[in-house]
Amino acid sequence: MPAPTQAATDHTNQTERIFGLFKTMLLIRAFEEAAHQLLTEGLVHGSVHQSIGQEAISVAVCGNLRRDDLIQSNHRGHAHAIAKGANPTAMMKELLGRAGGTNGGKGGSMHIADFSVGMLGANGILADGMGLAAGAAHAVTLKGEDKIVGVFVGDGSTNRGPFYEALNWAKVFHLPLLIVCEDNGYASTTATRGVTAGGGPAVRAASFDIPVVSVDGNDLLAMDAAAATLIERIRNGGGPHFLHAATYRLKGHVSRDPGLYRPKGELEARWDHEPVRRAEAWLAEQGVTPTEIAAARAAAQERIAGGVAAARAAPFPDPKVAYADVQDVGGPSWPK
Ligand SMILES: Cc1ncc(C[n+]2csc(CCOP(=O)(O)OP(=O)(O)O)c2C)c(N)n1
Ligand SMILES: [Mg+2]
Repeated sequence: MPAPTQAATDHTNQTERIFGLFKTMLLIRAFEEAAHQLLTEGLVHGSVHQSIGQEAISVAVCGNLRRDDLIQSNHRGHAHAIAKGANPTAMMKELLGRAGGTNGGKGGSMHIADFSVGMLGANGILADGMGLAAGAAHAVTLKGEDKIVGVFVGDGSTNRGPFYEALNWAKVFHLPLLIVCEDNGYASTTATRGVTAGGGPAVRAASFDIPVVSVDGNDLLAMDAAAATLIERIRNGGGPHFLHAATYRLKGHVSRDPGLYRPKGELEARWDHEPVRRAEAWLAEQGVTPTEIAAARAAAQERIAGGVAAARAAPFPDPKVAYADVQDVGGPSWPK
């Protein structure tokens, strides 16, 4: 029999792969639900920006990166950190301001960083992660490494200046940078299209001659395929690329926000297109059983519940470390 000209798709491996990404989505969702619960109890110091409804983007991008590749996150960063491999228990401790948190309990939700898995940090200043990511990508280039850098940016943030500075720098220096725009249609309480001139994020990136791919960010398979293609191109020296992922946040801007600014019926309609449900339907079509799905869901919830219990039980950091590990700008020393 003549050898086939093209390798047949191995559905088993593809199913395994998507099931693996799906499990990370479940972990993110369980983390976000628990974070909201802890905020409600008054245990979280700071705010909680949930990524519920946007999980496919993080897991697809980070699922195609190597552990030693780098990512730069933003204010809505829990999903990015978990997808890159940060420990959810340490993250939960960080949200509660406890010792053993990713940042020693001194950073909170919008400063979560874990260099051991290439997670350079969250950032509460919109679009400023773009400059940090371009800088990291430039450092990678100067050091002659083959790492690439991914940066997540919201649609609303593309109206800020640092977004353009970073696009320009990345293009001029041909940096190994993947810019991922999570276009959830809103910037806080404002529909982004009402405050964005022209054709939006993809058109703007394209105007810098940066190749752009637009994808349904709630479609895990499409996201995985797009991320794989762009990351391979960047790794092969293709310079910066822009992945524009259309999505929707299913919770408020911060978890306490009831989202009253949304048109009537919009939220309900969007729940039908959410990524976990869609991936689950696809997996079922491939023969993954309801029992296997339920076990995956239970495992994610158990892992997060364990993290919550550990975080609740963890002590607050010793006040003596308040000025350790922070930039020394000559602040007061702790009284002896
Ligand atoms: C420079 C700056 N301006 C304003 C804010 C307040 N702020 C926090 S999140 C946000 C909306 C961001 O929208 P988008 O970039 O679309 O991200 P999303 O929240 O939708 O993920 C705003 C205005 C901020 N954090 N930083
Ligand atoms: Mg947005």
